[in-house]
Amino acid sequence: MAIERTLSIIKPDATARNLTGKINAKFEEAGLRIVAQKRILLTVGQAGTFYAVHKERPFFGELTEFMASGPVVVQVLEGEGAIMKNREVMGATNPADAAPGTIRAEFAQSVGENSVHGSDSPEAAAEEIAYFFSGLELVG
Ligand code: FUP
Repeated sequence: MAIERTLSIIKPDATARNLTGKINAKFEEAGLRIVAQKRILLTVGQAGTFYAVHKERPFFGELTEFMASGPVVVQVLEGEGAIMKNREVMGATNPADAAPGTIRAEFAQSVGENSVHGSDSPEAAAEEIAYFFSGLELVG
C-alpha cells in the first residue's frame, strides 16, 4: 500500500467542545501523521465551494451554515493508505451507524454535526488539499 495524503477537517461542533486533541490522538494512534494544519473560520461561500458536490442536496444550506458557524481545523494526514485509514478512524457519516471506538461514534452529535470530514478518494484528496494548502505548507 502506498503512502498517501488526505484532507481532514475537525468541524465546528468539535472545536466548540474542545475536542481537537482527543480527535487527533486517534489519527496519530492509527499511524497517521499530521503534515499540515491550521485553524480557520470559513465563510458560508467558502464552505459551499468546498462542498460543491452536494449543492443540489436538501441539506446543503444547513451544511454550509454549520461549517461556517465556528472555527474548523483543516489538516493533511499522511500515511500508508491514509485516505481509507482516515475514513475508518472517522467512522460512518451517521454516528448511529459508526463502529465503536471511531471518532464519530464517540464524539459526533448527529449526521450533520458529525465532528470530522475526510476525503473519500485520491482525486478528492488532491483537490481538497489544494483548496486549503500550498505545497510550501506541507512539511511532512
Ligand atoms: P462523509 O463523506 O462521511 O462526510 O459524508 P457525505 O460526503 O455523504 O456528506 C457530507 C456531509 O454532509 C456530512 F458530513 C454531513 C452532511 N450530511 C447531512 O447533513 N445530511 C445527510 O443526510 C448527509 C450528509
